[in-house]
Amino acid sequence: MIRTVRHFVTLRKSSIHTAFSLRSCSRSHGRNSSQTTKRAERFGFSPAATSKYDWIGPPDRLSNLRPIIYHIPENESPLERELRHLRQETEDWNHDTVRQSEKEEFVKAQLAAKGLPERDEDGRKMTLSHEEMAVFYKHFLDTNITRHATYNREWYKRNFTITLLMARVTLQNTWRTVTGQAREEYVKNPHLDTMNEDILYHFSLSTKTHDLPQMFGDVKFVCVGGSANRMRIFAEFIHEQLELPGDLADIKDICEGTDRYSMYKHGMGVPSISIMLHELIKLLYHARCRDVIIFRIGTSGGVGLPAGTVVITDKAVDSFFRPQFEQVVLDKVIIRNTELDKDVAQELLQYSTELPETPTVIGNTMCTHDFYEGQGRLDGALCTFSTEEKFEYLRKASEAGVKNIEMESTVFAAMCRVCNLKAAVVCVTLLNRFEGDQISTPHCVLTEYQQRPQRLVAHFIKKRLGLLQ
Ligand code: R2B
Ligand code: URA
Repeated sequence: MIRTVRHFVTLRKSSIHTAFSLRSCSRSHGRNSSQTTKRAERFGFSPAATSKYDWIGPPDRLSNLRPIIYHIPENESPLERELRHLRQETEDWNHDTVRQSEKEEFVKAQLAAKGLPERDEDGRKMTLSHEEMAVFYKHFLDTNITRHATYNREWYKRNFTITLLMARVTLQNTWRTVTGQAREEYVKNPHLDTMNEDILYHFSLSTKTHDLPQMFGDVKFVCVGGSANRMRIFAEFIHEQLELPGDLADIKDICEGTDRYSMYKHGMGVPSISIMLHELIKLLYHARCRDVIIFRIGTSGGVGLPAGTVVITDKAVDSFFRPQFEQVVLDKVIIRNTELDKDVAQELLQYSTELPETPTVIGNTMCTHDFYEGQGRLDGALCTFSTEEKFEYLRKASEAGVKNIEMESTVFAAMCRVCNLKAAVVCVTLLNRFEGDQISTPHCVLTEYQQRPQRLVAHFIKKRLGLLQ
């Protein structure tokens, strides 16, 4: 892993960000961990989830060392993690060892003895001459000679280990790239390899009772959506579109042994889709699938767009318009990046122009944890804000590039990204939220709207399979 130091040029004087410069990192994808969060708290600075850099702070008052918040790649391997931890820990150890409080005390005492203030008229720290400081250094070295030798030994030992680890990481990454392994690991969980059987409880499938590679090994596209009925209609539609053999009646719900999910219907909201995604991603892993693209096909509320517009998500954003998803893991909050695959999104947009009655745009999708208050609706059982506040919020969302609002995109984007799955979110708007909150459009019109994302995704799949010019 080769890192280069780069300086952040757009510094804003008043902002805490001014205190930090950034280093480009050889691997992308922003993610924070509890360790990063702790450091961020300590330095009063937190890089954005999308940040792809190491962040370097100003020299510490006591140690004169610059603190670093290391970037954590989403696909960080155990070896890379070991290296990052050792570097971070070495930095903390160094900081604690070379605190210069004794030097500061000495300078203060000498200045006081001479009747001088600690700072000059311009507020700069007063210093002592080299000769005066030499007295301090001699005394310091005499009294700390053993400590110093131990520090030096430890310093060399740590740096030697870090250098070795860096070489191993580079070798490992090169090997993974050469053998193509880097792309194929959909799961990020070392515990899975130690399990005899993996029961995908909500799908009623298991690695012992089902031959997953045989059943699903050739899967290249996965489409998920919120409603069982809509997904059944989609399964029938795509069956016809791809001219698959067999009868429509033969289409089997692969989760028929459970009523939790039907064929890739994920229910409503983050918790529901996230359970489904864990098991779906493990399914792809156990089935040894390769080069899969996953689509979420859904409905949404439009932000300044007429009903019936298809929105291809660029970034999934949270209620504060941040492209990130916060997952509570044990007692920590992990922040994950929610950018989706740009190439797939652009390809979808291009294909939309070939379809009749499928007005399509690309933009940010806001994901909320509630349909009513969470989306600024005035018609829920509860409402604590005024009509003006609602419109002010929607205006802000629109200014942040939000084109539509739904309830699953952030976790969908975040999980797929961490797991190396190319993903896209394609949702139709059922109403324009600047015009109202209630979905009052006739059922048959809504049904036609809901077919629009399906048509677009089916068209994409046909193009990719070479079934269309
Ligand atoms: C869109 O529609 C559902 C709420 O009605 C929700 O699952 C979503 O994301
Ligand atoms: N789904 C949502 O989450 N919000 C809407 O306004 C419509 C569909």
